[in-house]
Amino acid sequence: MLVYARQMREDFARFMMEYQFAVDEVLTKVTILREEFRHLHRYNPIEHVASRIKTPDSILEKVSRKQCAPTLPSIRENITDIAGVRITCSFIADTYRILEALTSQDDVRVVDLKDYIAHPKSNGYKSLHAIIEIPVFLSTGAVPVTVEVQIRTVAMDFWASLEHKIFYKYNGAVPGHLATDLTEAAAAAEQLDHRMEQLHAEVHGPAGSYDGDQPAAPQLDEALLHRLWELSRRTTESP
Ligand code: 0O2
Repeated sequence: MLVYARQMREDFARFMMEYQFAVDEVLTKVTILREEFRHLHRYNPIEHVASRIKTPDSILEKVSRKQCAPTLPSIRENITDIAGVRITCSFIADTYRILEALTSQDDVRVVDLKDYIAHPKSNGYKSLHAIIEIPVFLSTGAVPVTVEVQIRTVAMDFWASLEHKIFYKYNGAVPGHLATDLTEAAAAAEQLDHRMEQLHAEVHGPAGSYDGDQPAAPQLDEALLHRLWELSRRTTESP
């Protein structure tokens, strides 16, 4: 029994290590893209990169939520976000540019793509989500490992982290007035993205790979922006 438990612990540690290696691989890819852009175009489309490996507790919670078998092969197949990398870009065009640069690499297989920028969630959440599979080269050979990559702008990221805090604070049952505030804040964040992109285009030319005309930038709604700021302040300050 003791030997069996030790074996299970070792297998799980090895399993988690593969995800850490996969994150390291993706981070290397992102660093190379970032440096290349900086060198070739004197421009850095990436503001910030973060990564995380799901905790064993969080994996188990998802196993039970998705009702999949609690075995390593089943977890590998069904839980595709054990490894996560979040890339925060300056502008919307950059998010698509980075997604394309990453997913077009030969050793990257795209398992799933969700464009929540073109099709935001009903609460206003925006981001590009890609589940990719990359090979991790171990002493025993290559193992394909999935990584969830989220790509969004600074404004989208600000909104998502605020919404995340509010969602957890109310255990998912966000009061109606806060849900409305969040929807308005999402609109403010969208305006900010377009306005910043237009300002950037005026100074440096279009960001990203636009072929056609830029969409007309909406006028910034000061009141909406103020509400976004207010909401953020209230959430951060309340105990
Ligand atoms: P964490 O702690 O960030 O990892 P899934 O639940 O992943 O099996 P789903 O819902 O189809 O299936 O996945 P989706 O839509 O691709 O969302 C996965 C992740 O995106 C979430 O992971 C969040 O990180 C983020 N996300 C999705 N929707 C929202 C949202 O409305 N608000 C915020 N703030 N983030 C969102 P986890 O596992 O929920 O959490």
